[in-house]
Amino acid sequence: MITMLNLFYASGTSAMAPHILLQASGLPFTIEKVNLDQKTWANGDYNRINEKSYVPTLQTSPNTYLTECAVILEVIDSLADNQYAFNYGTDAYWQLRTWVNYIATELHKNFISPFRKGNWLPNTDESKQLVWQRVAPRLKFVEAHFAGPWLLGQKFTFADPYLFVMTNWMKRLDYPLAQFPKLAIFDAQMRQLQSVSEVLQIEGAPHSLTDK
Ligand SMILES: N[C@@H](CCC(=O)N[C@@H](CS)C(=O)NCC(=O)O)C(=O)O
Repeated sequence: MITMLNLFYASGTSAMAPHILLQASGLPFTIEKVNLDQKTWANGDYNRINEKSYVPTLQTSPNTYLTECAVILEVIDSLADNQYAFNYGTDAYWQLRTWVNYIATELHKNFISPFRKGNWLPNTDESKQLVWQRVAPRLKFVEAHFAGPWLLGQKFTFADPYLFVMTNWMKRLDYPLAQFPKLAIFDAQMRQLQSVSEVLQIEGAPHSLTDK
């Protein structure tokens, strides 16, 4: 049973997606900042919270810790009366699930540098280039199928904050967002949302791209 919502995050990471959704939803929640370099948090060893050793983690009871961004997003949506999804089992619902899976497996994971230990964004010109070769065709696919004004059309869904993490990373890595006009508009539109500007302010400077 869900008795609490406590999000373990690090600034500017994929944890920003559930953070935005929680902030938008008005659900009561708390946050715990994780030091990913040291794998620590305010109360010690973060690996005892999540043995996968990454963020996000959503604590939903004193002894329950949920992991995997896509699942955490859906859990938050379910607690927010499914206002960020389509009715379960409809074509639109499966489309949403397909997109979230695509973002998680084709985009999120391909933004990770193969040369760094753990799941980290690229930090050298060479790894940035390699990652770009992988993500560019996938971003092109998103651009081609982006419904607008949100990824799946008129409804803001839990796929949108996750996609925003990707456009935010494009900016951080100096990838050419302007070559993807729909994504560039989407990114600007997301930044207009109160929940997004609040989360950007709360999280502050993103975790550095430098080596651990
Ligand atoms: N499969 C996980 C991946 C999460 C992930 O890649 N987290 C990154 C930040 S975006 C992280 O914590 N990296 C630190 C590390 O792996 O050491 C998910 O979908 O939530």
